[in-house]
Amino acid sequence: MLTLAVSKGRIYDETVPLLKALGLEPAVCPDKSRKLILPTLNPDFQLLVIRATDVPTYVEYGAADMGIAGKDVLEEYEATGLYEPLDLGIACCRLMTAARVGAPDPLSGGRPRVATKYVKTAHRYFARHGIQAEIIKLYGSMELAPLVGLADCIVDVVDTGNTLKANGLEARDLIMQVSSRLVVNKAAMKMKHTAISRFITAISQTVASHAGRSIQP
Ligand code: PRT
Ligand code: MG
Repeated sequence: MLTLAVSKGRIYDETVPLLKALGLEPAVCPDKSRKLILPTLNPDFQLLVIRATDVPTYVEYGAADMGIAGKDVLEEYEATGLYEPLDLGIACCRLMTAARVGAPDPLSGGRPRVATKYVKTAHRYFARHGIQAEIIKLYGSMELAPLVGLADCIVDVVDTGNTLKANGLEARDLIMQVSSRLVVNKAAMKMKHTAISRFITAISQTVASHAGRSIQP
């Protein structure tokens, strides 16, 4: 049995077409079921549906053999017990600083207060630019913080930028490009080597053909 941990929402939605191409599509839809362990059309392959930020934990401890997680989540988790063999090119976005329209740039000096759920990543980013930021940990709705004086800026992932715009904020500096990665537990990679390498080869071919398809006119 191989177990793959994924999060509900955009990662699940973009992963299912890849799994379908391999005959591994879920037998039930997580939105219609309360099950957290989803069987697939292959009896030897199951999915765990968990929070995005929990995926590296399940995989590092071997509760899942493999997982799919955003690079933003992996950077923040600082996993050492994981292999990251493949960029799936899904759920793409950018990790950025953002501030109120017209406010000073977060990198312009001083000691900015930064609201984010990416505490370690933000700390590293500002330190690299010689700025000693005060990082305030939030769990969601980061966009609110600069509007009510909780923070000077935020660090968050941006896709279309519509959420920032709707709240009078603008993206400033790019911290990193983000896409979702396949991660693999190190012990599972040894113990289940044949099955896992077969899965990696198959899914990387699917990723390559999906990428090829999207650039066709
Ligand atoms: O939502 P929940 O609290 O349950 O967990 P989560 O936010 O960790 O999970 P989820 O499913 O929202 O995101 C999972 C992964 O998707 C992230 O770790 C990223 O790698 C990736 N991803 C890609 C995104 C986005 N695009 C994205 N746009 N994650 C979040 N967003 C947010 C963004 O922060 C903004 O608030 O979606 C909102 C809309 O974005 P705009 O710029 O299109 O308006
Ligand atoms: Mg979210």
